[in-house]
Amino acid sequence: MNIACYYYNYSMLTLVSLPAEVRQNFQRSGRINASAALPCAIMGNKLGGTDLSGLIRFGISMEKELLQRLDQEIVKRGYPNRSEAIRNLIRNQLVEIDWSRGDEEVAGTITIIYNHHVKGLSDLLLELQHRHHGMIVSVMHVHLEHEHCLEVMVIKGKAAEARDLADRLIGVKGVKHGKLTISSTGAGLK
Ligand code: NI
Repeated sequence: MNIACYYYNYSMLTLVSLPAEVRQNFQRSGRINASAALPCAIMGNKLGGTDLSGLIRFGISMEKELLQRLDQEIVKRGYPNRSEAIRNLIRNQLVEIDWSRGDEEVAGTITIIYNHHVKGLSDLLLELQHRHHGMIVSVMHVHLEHEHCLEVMVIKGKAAEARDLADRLIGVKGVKHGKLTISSTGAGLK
């Protein structure tokens, strides 16, 4: 059975859910109050079923205006708290860094839109995909309407080769729009 402890993190109220054994420890020590909840996150307990062992709490100093902008985004995007928002910002930056290093193993998607009535275009795109079959994990083809097709390719491989493949596909004459979405294999991201 869990109980909830509250503590203030600067101006933000954060809710931490504690497992029974942690609660009992706090009760035994007579510290079952707001300030006692502060070390919860670094004691290796459970929060919403997620193992929090290894979490480290630290303070960040930033300009008031910057923090206000962050808080506006947190509300707009529905983040549960500042920590989750900042963790996501860091993960996004790490994905960018991985993609900037050519030999990192990455994942992502390439989306292209083209007119399949253009002579030879479908064959050329298919040929390019077959040439890189080792990198293309999956392809979804959607017949958007009479003329236009949309293809989404899930890719996985070395960053430089993945970007090169995206450039080649998007750069094919007749491809009306193309977009590379960079993501991660998940390894290295907590
Ligand atoms: Ni089609």
